[in-house]
Parts: sequence; C-alpha cells; structure tokens
Amino acid sequence: MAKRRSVPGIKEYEAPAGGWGALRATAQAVQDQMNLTKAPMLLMRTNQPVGFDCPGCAWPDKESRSTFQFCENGAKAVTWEATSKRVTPEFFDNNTVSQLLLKSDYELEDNGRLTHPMVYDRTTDKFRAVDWDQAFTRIGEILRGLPPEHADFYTSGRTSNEAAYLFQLFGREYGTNNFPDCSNMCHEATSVGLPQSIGIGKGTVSLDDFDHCELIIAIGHNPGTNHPRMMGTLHEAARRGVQIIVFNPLRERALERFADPQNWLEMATYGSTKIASTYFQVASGGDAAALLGIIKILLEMEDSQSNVLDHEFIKNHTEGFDAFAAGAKAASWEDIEKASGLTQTDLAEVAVAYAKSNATIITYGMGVVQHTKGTANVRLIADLLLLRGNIGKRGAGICPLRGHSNVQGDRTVGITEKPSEEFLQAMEKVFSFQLPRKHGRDAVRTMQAIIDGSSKALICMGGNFAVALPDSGQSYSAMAKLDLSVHIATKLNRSHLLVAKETYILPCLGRTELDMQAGEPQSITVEDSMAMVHASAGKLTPASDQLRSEPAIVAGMAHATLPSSKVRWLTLVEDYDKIRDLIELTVPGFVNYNARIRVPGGFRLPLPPTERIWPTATGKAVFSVYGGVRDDVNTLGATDYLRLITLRSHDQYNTTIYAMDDRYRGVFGRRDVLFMNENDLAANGLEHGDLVDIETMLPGRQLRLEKITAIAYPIARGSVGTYYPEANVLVPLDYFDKESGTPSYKSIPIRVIPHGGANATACA
Ligand SMILES: Nc1nc2c(c(=O)[nH]1)N[C@H]1C(S)=C(S)[C@@H](COP(=O)(O)OP(=O)(O)OC[C@H]3O[C@@H](n4cnc5c(=O)[nH]c(N)nc54)[C@H](O)[C@@H]3O)O[C@H]1N2
Ligand SMILES: Nc1nc2c(c(=O)[nH]1)N[C@H]1C(S)=C(S)[C@@H](COP(=O)(O)OP(=O)(O)OC[C@H]3O[C@@H](n4cnc5c(=O)[nH]c(N)nc54)[C@H](O)[C@@H]3O)O[C@H]1N2
Ligand SMILES: [Mo]
Repeated sequence: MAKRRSVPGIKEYEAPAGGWGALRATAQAVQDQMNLTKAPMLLMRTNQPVGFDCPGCAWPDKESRSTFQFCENGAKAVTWEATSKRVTPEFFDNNTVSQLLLKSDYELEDNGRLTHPMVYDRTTDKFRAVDWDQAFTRIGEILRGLPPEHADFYTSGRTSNEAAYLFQLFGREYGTNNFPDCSNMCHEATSVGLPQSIGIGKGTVSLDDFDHCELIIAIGHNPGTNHPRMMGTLHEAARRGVQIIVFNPLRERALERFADPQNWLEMATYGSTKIASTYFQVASGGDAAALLGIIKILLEMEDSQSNVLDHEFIKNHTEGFDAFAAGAKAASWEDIEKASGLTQTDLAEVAVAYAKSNATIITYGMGVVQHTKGTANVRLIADLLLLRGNIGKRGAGICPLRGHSNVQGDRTVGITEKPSEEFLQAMEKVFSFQLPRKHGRDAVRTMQAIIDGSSKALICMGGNFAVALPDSGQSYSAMAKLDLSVHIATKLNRSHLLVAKETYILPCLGRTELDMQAGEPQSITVEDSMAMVHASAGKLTPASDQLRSEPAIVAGMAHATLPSSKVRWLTLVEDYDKIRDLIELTVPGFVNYNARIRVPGGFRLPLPPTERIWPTATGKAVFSVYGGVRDDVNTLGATDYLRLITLRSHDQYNTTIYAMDDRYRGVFGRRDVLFMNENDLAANGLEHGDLVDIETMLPGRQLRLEKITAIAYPIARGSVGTYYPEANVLVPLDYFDKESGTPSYKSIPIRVIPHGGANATACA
C-alpha cells in the first residue's frame, strides 16, 4: 500500500476493542459530566437487582450479578443523564431559539439537564418558564380543539412500561391510534417479519442459549459500541471455542478482537480474544442474496447427503417449504455473487459450518433491517434457522438486537399504530369506553402528514423526532407548520427548537433519579431484548425540584385534555402498582405483575416459539419466498453509484453526541468523514483525505451533503459510510421498506464528487 497522506484526526487504531482504552474513556465520561464523588456509587448501582436499569441498551443481565454490569458506553449514558450541568430559565433567557439553532446537536445536549417546564414565546424568540398546570391546561385546550386524527403521539424507547401504557391509554381515549415510535425507524422489520415467520415479533434466545450454542452468525450490528454488554457474552463464547461468523461491510474492531475489562488476566497481560472466526464483508444491502446463497448450498448438500436438514422439524412444525426451496434453487449464482459481493466459496464455508452445528444462534441489527428489503432479510434469517430446527431448541434461536433499553416493552404495552383487535377489546372491557379501530400513522407517515398539513399536534414522549427521521431539509422546516408540539424530555435537542405555533418543553426525571409519588418511592419496569421484565428504581436527587415523572406528566396532560375521562388519572400515578394492575388486566403475560417484579431479576414474558408453539394463522412456522435477487443486482450491481451506510460513532447515542471521537474506527475530534474502500477512492479519482460532496441518486428532491473528507477504510467495495444524524439530509423520506415502513438508512444510492466540482463518478 502506498504511504497515505496524513489527515487531521484520522489515525489507524491498532488495539483491540475494550481493554484499558475503555476504562480510560469511562473515567473521561465521568470527569466531563459529573461530580466525582457521586459517580462511583451511581455506576455500581447500574443494572444491580436493587438499582436502576441502564438506559444504554436492551441487552439482558446475567442472573448472578456479582460484578458490576456497566460498560464504557453504559457509563456514558448514565453520566450524561446524571450530569451536574443544567439548562435553566436563565439559560433560555440568555439565548434566543434562532441562536440555539446554530449550535450542533452535541453542544445543545451538552448544556445539561432541563430544569423547568418552558413555553416558546414568539415575541422574544425565547422559551420562558411556565407553570405545570398552565402548560397542561393549554395543551388540553389545543388538543380538544382538534379532530383526534390530527394529533400524533410519538414515543422513544427509553420510556418505562408504566409511562408508555398511560401514554397509549391517553391517546386512545382521546381518539387516535397515531402512535409513531422510534421502533418504526429501527426494528419494525422484525416486528412485521417475525410474526409472519414464527408468530411473534420478538427474539427467541436467552443468555443460557449463548452458553450452549455451537455457532453464532452475527449480521449487521456493531456490539462493541451499541450493545457493549453483549461483548462479554461473545467473548465468553469465543473462548469456549464457538465459531462466530460475521457479516458486515465494515471491519468493526470489537468483532475482530476484544479485551474484556471484567477479565483481570486479559487486562493485566494486555491480552485480547479473537471474536470473529470468519469475517465476511458483505456489500451493503447484500444480505438477502448472501442468505439465499447459503440456503441454496444447504439444499444442494441435502440432495447429495440427505442429513443436512431437520426433516422431522420441517414436517411437523413448518409450512411453505417447497415454494421456499424452489425459490432458492431458482436464484442464479451470478446474481447472488453480484448482489452480495461474496463468492460461492465464501457462502459454502458458512453453509458447511452451519450444517455441522447442532445449535446455531443468529444475531442481527440495523444492518439487516434498515433497508428497502428489511422485512425480507428478517424472514430469510428465520428461514435459515428453520431449516435445521434452530428455533425452540437449547443453544439456538433468533436474536434481534433491540435498540433503546425499553423499546420492546413499549410495544408490548400498546405503543403501536396497528393495535390488535384482542388488545382493544381487552382495554374496552376494563375501561368501558370505545377505542378507535382505524390504524394510525407510523413515524414516516407522521412526518409526511406534518408536511402536508394533516397533522397539527405532535406530543413526544422523549426522543428527537425530526432529527432521527430522514430528509432533514424537509423535515426540519415542516415542524413549523404544527399548531402544537410538546416534548417530554431530559435534555434540550433540536426537535424542541424547531418550534410550532405553540411549543412546550416538559422536563422529566431520568432513570437514575428518585421518583417519589404521594410520599412513596416508586419503581418503573422495563423489558429487555430477551423478554425479561424487571423493576428499575433511581436513587439520585432529581436534577431540579420542578421535574415530574413521565407517568405524572402523561396523567397531567390527560386529566387536562379529557374532562369527562373514565380514568382516574391523578390517582393512578400516586402508586405505580395501580398502573401495573391495569397492564396485568389488559396485556397477556403479566399475571401477578406486581409480585413478580419484586423478585430480583423479574420474570420472562411468554415466548411460545421457544416451546415450538407457533402463534401464526395456521399454527406452523412459515418459510418465505424471496424472489428479489435479480432486482438486487439491477440496483446493487449497477456501476454508477455507491451505497451509503449511515452509522453511529462510538461516542454517540442515536442523536445524542457524547463527544467527537470514534475511537475504534480511528476517527478523532470530528465526524465529517466518509469511509471508502481504497479501490473506490481510486476509481473515483480521489485520494485519502480529499474533500467531497455527496449526492443522493434517487428521483425526487436533490439531496446533498457538502464538504466531507473521504478516507480510506476497510469497507466492502461499492459501500461507503458516514455518520447519522448529519447524513439524514441524504435520505429521502419515501425511501423505505414497503412492508414495514422502515427508512432505508443503510443503503442509500449516492455518488461522490470532489467538493465544489460537478464530475459524476463511478464505483467500478
Ligand atoms: N452507545 C450506543 N448504544 C446504542 C445506540 C447508540 O447510538 N449508541 N443506539 C441504540 C439503538 S436505538 C439501536 S437500534 C442499536 C443500534 O445498533 P446497531 O444495530 O449496531 O446499529 P448501527 O450502528 O447503525 O450499525 C449497524 C452495523 O451494521 C453494519 N451494516 C450496515 N449496512 C449493512 C448491511 O447492508 N449488511 C450488513 N450485514 N451489515 C451492515 C454497519 O457496518 C454497522 O456495523 O444500538 C442501541 N445502543
Ligand atoms: N440516518 C439514520 N437515522 C436513524 C438511524 C440510523 O441508523 N441512521 N437509526 C434510527 C433508530 S434505530 C432510532 S431508534 C431512532 C432514534 O430516535 P429517537 O429515539 O427519537 O432519538 P434519541 O436520539 O434516542 O433521543 C434523544 C433524546 O431523548 C431524550 N431523552 C433521553 N432520556 C430520556 C428519558 O429518560 N425520558 C425522556 N422523556 N426523554 C429522554 C433527550 O431529550 C434526548 O435529546 O433514530 C433513527 N434514525
Ligand atoms: Mo433503534
């Protein structure tokens, strides 16, 4: 390789992921945000049986929690919330909204915790403090003046079961199923695809399965950054000799080598463990072709060896095998290789390993679901597992890596724009009012409705709605068309500042803080990625005495909006046990809810497929038919554009930017970079470090991101990557998976041109 020119902030990262670097970064996060005497106690209470649930990710905890269960990025999430910095009414008085809008997302949140309910005042272009009751009364007035289908109720997945349940009850009593949520931009393809395949939209594995698996196939997720506690599990599995096969266009350090900070020997000796036994750099958007290729080889192996598939399982537990097999056989190798960017030999290696393994787990994340083919991808993963009976068997199963710490729980308790008839009937029985039947809007459709003027009020339970969604150019300005926006939040972000005719910011307690209601400390409950429900109770003194809990804020709004409500809102939030009693009465699986969350570790919700019970229409697991490889080639195999992946850095939590580094990818102090394969750089007449502009190559509005530094990176040929949310200017709002509505954030056709130039470029 020719010697590369040096580019400011770009260094090769040689060390394994984890290790001493992670401990140093943890210490730095504490120092930047917190009072140093409080931090150690706080971190020790993270994910302990009597502590609070880490807001960092949805990975479950080991039952015997003898060691601390925090990690570098968990510590960042916790210290970011428990920061000693504050955003007070004086702060708002010193800054107009126009001035604040010039700040970066990082600077906005780094100002600290919100302390008072605030209302926007157009005459001064500032937010000013408002009384809680005044805010509720006015929100109620506006909502009552609108047809319910003109309001949308957004949820981000940190919200507890209790708050989420009240939120959906409020929205539905008010009269709408407009419940867009972050899941619509995240694992919606799982929520839509898995019920078709196995009857339930959740993963089937438990931590115990990881102790008994023989093979792990990890597709499209970056656990070293996004699910750091999973690294402990992968590390243990790798050391046990389990084969780990990775499919990812980018070389992610933690999937290559990891030093577990909880392993004293590795730390003392600067040792590390190899994680992936084989690493396939699949093309962005090429997973369906790769999975179909593996399936095709397995079917061919079966024809010659006849002991590759689990015939008993297929016969007794599944349907649709013949059409599925015919579809896989019909796909040509030429198309599969072109679309996946991998060879038949590569895929045969996976098929052989899979055929040998008696218990296989497939884990997957955003690299699989955030595509126009997201739902098809999920179904192909299920198909591959079904072929050898790898669902409902110890050591085997499907493992979608959920995002927000309670995104799965929010769905379970009713945050969905498409509620089932059973759920609505169960609610009607308990609350004796009619609930709306018409399905509501998901996240993209809500933004489309804001743009076309048919949504007039947006109530956000957390999150950063406009910044998380595609097409910032259009989405940001559309927010001004709303009559009302309300943000229940811990920290200031851009969506709050994209003000409507009237805008309220309502500051709430975070997970780490003590929640007192009617003189009694309360706990909330959450559900992790593996369907375990458990309690969480913060102990810290709240960031301000004005803060209210999320359930209390929802109750306050509902009480003010629905004067003749059948629900005794204010009484309900005096004791969260009462909310849980209602959940128990209306949502299956919560029998003895209050008793069972008082047992440390909590309880697991029913997952019928783990017992080989398939709650599909026919009672069988269902194979899918994927006929899209040709189509994938026509788009993916074309030579005049690149596929853009929008990614998270190591120092961010979705739209929250903790700091400007991405240590494991060797990027320091900046985020304006485009990761490119060396050959793609050359093919485009570019060099490592050149300034480029990026243009989306889809019909419609011209979408462009300027002045990005292209850098050479080990990424699959034809795929390029840059950071979210900055890159959301490049994602068209209507470029999504037709089945699930998930934006295709991971494979946007783009071209790269030298900054300021106009020459079209090619990847071949
Ligand atoms: N610290 C931290 N933790 C987090 C978050 C965070 O932002 N920061 N976010 C939380 C949330 S809401 C979520 S949803 C999860 C997200 O966690 P991940 O699912 O890990 O999400 P991403 O960082 O978007 O990265 C996806 C990975 O997929 C790869 N990829 C991209 N395109 C493709 C493709 O076409 N095929 C394959 N096989 N791989 C591809 C990328 O290279 C990248 O390694 O993490 C949660 N936890
Ligand atoms: N281009 C691109 N876009 C993406 C993605 C991508 O990979 N690429 N990923 C998508 C995914 S997976 C997701 S999940 C969405 C995320 O979308 P969101 O969930 O809407 O966004 P977050 O950045 O997680 O929200 C951060 C805000 O939540 C608030 N907050 C934090 N903690 C609390 C709390 O305890 N209570 C309350 N009420 N508020 C709190 C703070 O005000 C903070 O500013 O983004 C999506 N957008
Ligand atoms: Mo997510």
